[in-house]
Amino acid sequence: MARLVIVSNRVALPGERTQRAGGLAVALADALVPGSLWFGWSGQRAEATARTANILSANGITYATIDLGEADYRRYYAGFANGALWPLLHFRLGLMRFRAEEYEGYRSVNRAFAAALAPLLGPDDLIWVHDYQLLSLPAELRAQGVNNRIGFFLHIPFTPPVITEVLPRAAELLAGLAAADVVGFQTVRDRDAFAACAEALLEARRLDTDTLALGEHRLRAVAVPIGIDATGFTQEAARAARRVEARRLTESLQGRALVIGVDRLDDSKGLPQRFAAFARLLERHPVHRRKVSLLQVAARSREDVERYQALRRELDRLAGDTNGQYAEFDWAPLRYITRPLSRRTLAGFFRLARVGLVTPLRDGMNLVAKEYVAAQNPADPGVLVLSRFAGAACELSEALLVNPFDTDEQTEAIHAALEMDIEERRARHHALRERVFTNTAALWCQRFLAALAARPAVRIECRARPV
Ligand code: GDG
Repeated sequence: MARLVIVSNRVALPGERTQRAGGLAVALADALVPGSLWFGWSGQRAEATARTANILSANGITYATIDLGEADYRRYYAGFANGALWPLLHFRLGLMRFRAEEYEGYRSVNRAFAAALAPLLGPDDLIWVHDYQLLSLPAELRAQGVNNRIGFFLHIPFTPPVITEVLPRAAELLAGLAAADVVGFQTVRDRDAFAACAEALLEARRLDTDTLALGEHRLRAVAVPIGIDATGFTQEAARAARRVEARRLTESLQGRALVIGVDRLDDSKGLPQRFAAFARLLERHPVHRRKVSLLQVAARSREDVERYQALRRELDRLAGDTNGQYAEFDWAPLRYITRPLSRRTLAGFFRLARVGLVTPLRDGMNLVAKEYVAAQNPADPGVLVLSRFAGAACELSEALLVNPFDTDEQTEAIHAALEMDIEERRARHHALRERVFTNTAALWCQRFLAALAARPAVRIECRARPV
């Protein structure tokens, strides 16, 4: 069997599993079998970007990492990846900041990844590259003479041509990605947006739903939604609901309903809009005053990107305003935590929450939506309020779907969720649960790897296209 080589910006090293560890490592658990290699940045910044990888083995898995030079890191990560690509691909043109030197830094880190990875590859390895930090990597690997099958999965949304073309050098960037054999997206909408961009910017021809022709090269573009380990998370939640943290939370609520939000502190997650909708709930529906508490866990992320610091200040202010206006000496409507909690603790809190708020302005998928569903007690489940603009909405249509930009709609959905009777809660949850237990992380891996392993009838070697 071919060896799987995973490439991502960060590698979750075995000894280094922090509170936040999980994410990709959890999603890839089924793919990372003994014998696999995981390559990426070590998380360490050095004077200069390393040319060769440090190798570590644990449980049969090889971890190969490189340190990044400080200047490269800033231009690549805080610069182009999170200053330009992240806002662009989340449809936030007003937040996008393009700087040519940051783009060059991004390209050079992608080149450094390719140069350090190429010598570690065997001829039959299947390479699976992850996410927006590494869009140029397929072409950079081809430029190193790598002819292996290369798959790429984009965890975040993709934009249609009218938005994508605003990014200077968009065509060059897309050509770099198109050097892969398979590109995967969270939803059909993202896959189709990519295909439209390939047609508009690269003169690709769409041969069928998921095949693009770029000259002689055939590129498969597939929609494969990511999922969670639903069984594992359900069990974790049931156990955690009996632990001390969940008991302390229950006691502190004194019979009040819990509404929960758990997000990275990020401008795609719709947090200011969520706080505004909750404040309006208390204003419009005084019946909920003293009866409901919103617990928002928003672990700080990407703190060296300026936008994130401004968002944090804005949320501090909004949380203070709401509590200042509505709190009483024995009740605070909004509990707001910017430190991460352990995954286990979160699972237990999800189970206790009558309402789960997942209201991003735009999101590739959003795993919190699926975790909230999996954590519920089927006999007395809570209600998911979900943004239409999360990829998860394509699968989880029995949630209360909202436009997060519409404060009134969001407010009324929270109200409806709090008032919903047990029959409707059970019926909606039953349908949602089925979806979450079907489209799991394991199925996501299997489906992507099946597409990656399936060679076209005639294998067309794709050598480097200069980008
Ligand atoms: C990207 C895409 C796509 C959150 N706070 C804490 C914590 N979390 C965990 C959640 C969940 C994960 O982090 C977040 O996943 P999301 O999917 O919600 O969002 P992104 O981080 O933006 O991920 C997204 C995803 O990739 C996968 O493809 O769904 O659309 O943007 O698992 O539970 N975990 C812990 N403490 C926290 O405070 N332990």
